[in-house]
Amino acid sequence: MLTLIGFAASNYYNKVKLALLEKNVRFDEELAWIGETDLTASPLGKVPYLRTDQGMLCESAAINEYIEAAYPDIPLLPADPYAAAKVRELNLYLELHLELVARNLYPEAFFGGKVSDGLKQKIGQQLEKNIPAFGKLARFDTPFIAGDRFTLADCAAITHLPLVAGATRLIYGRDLLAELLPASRDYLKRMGQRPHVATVNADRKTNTDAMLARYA
Ligand SMILES: N[C@@H](CCC(=O)N[C@@H](CS)C(=O)NCC(=O)O)C(=O)O
Repeated sequence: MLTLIGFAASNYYNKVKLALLEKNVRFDEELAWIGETDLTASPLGKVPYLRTDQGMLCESAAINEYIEAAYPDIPLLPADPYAAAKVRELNLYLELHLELVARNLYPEAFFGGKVSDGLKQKIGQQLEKNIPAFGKLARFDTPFIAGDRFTLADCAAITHLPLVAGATRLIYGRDLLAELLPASRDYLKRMGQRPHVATVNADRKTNTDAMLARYA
């Protein structure tokens, strides 16, 4: 039995949760806010992490690869090695070049903190370069972001892209994702109609309210 640990406002938590739901793998959820996590399981105190029968596992990419290998019935990676690598390439682009860059804005965009004007300018420049670059690899002419099948890259795109859009809208007054990659809007809207995505989004909203209440 698997237990996913963390909180449902987290995009990385939801990336794994969506993969579990789409693969129809049974799992429990256990709430752990930042500061309440098991540091032996996730030494940097990050969520999510996963309890398995063999032990604990952290880092969402490693977790999703584990789930994929351990529960192959509904695959979220193509069997063809090149096609699978293209899915991983999208995952890495999304996280290294979009989400982790936009994350610098979150303290002010979402948590009532302050980000310096210099940092805002630097991050804005990086995103103006990185978003179109991601757009060269992502497929918006196919039903899913890596082609004809729902994959782990969709799990990442569905959970990370709205944060890039939201943070830039709040900080710059411009949604850089919508501006530079207009097709992403239709994609996200379409994905939002998938029942498991709707579940993840509903749980995210409830948990975000709980998280903000903790800060108030
Ligand atoms: N590379 C990690 C990133 C996870 C991550 O940054 N999670 C955030 C919540 S969305 C977190 O735990 N932040 C708290 C911290 O970094 O101390 C993964 O893929 O699991």
